[in-house]
Order: sequence, then structure tokens, then C-alpha cells
Amino acid sequence: MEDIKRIISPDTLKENRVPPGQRLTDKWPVLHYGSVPKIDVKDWTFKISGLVEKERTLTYDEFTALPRVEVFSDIHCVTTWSMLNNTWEGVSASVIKDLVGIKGEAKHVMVEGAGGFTTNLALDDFFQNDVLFVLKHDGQPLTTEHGGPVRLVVPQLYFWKSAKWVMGIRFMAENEPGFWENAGYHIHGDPWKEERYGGRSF
Ligand SMILES: Nc1nc2c(c(=O)[nH]1)N[C@H]1C(S)=C(S)[C@@H](COP(=O)(O)O)O[C@H]1N2
Ligand SMILES: [Mo]
Repeated sequence: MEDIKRIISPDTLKENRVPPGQRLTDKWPVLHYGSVPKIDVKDWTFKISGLVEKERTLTYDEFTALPRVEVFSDIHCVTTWSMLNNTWEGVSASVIKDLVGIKGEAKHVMVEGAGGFTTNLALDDFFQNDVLFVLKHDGQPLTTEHGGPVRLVVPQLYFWKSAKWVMGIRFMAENEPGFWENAGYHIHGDPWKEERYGGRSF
């Protein structure tokens, strides 16, 4: 077995792990807009675009050959359910820095999912140590309904930032709202500050 780096999300070390206004669940709900896309891994690609020296597109085989990490984290959905103690396996967001040259003007990233789904993140959030592109949850391959073959997980923000069926990322200079942010969700989405709706502070 290759050595896999294990990362504990800082929020799981808090004395109180449940943010204000949240309730715990043990059953993982399935939530998304629209229908579950059919993605054949033979056709799946991961495109890195926007403010980079040279755009790059990886195949599924290339993407899954990247170094893996394991992250232990909690989920907080804006609709008030939280699920603790998740173990994710996948590719650290920081690996992107080794794949392309990110231009100095880039300050944000748009994460792009199948069917036109998008969500925006500041690079400070995207490059947190525990942010990863997930291939497995609790030792099992990620199911299609939960975003397989590849989804993002951003432990420190509400779960809508954790885009399912990720197909690429686009580096941006300015902060632009994504799909749920355009529909009224908060531009940032910190569960500890209850950044749920509204606050388009940009
Ligand atoms: N592609 C895509 N990803 C998405 C969404 C979506 O509508 N489309 N919804 C988000 C929201 S609002 C939530 S709460 C989580 C739910 O993930 P789950 O179904 O695995 O619990 O996915 C997020 N990622
Ligand atoms: Mo959500």
C-alpha cells in the first residue's frame, strides 16, 4: 500500500462541532438542482482554465493517478442538517498548483460541475489543507447521486460549495457568484458565522 497522507479538518477539533442553527443526522441526504447526470469515466475530463499560464485538461486516468490524501471532516448543509465524522479520499486541491502556473491576478476560482453547475471560492478557501476532489467516502467509491465520479469537498464552508460531478475549475481575478450564490445563497458561506443567504458583499 502506498502511503496516504491523513488530514484532520480543524473544525472537527472544536469543542462544539455543531455550528449555530444546525441539527445532526446520521443519514446522508441527497440534494442538488436538476437530475443526476450520467458520466462515463471514459469521457470524463478535468479542465483547468482561466488565469493560468497554459490551460490543461486531464483524463480520468491522469486525474486518479495524482497523489491521494485522506480527510476527516464534518458536513454542514445550509438547509440545517449536519453529518459528522466523514472520511474522504481523493486529490488535494493544492495539487492543482503543481499542474498549472496560476497567474498572480487570480484570486478566486469557479468550480464547474456537469450540466452548468458552478460555485465560487476565494483561493484562500480553495487552497485550505483539507479541501479535496473526492473519489471515495468512508472507504467506498463515491456514488453517482453524491457526485461521483469526482466531487469537491470544502469542509470549512456550507456544503453547497462542495460541487458534485466536477468537470473543471476556472481561475478568476474577481469574485463572481456561482449557481446557488446567484439564487440567493451567501457569496462566502461560513457555517460558523451563519452566512446562509443574502450577503453579496462584493
Ligand atoms: N453539481 C451540483 N453540485 C452540488 C449541488 C448541485 O445542485 N449541483 N448542490 C449543492 C448542495 S446545495 C448540497 S447541500 C450538496 C449536497 O450533496 P449530497 O447530495 O452529496 O448530500 O451538494 C452541493 N453540490
Ligand atoms: Mo444545500
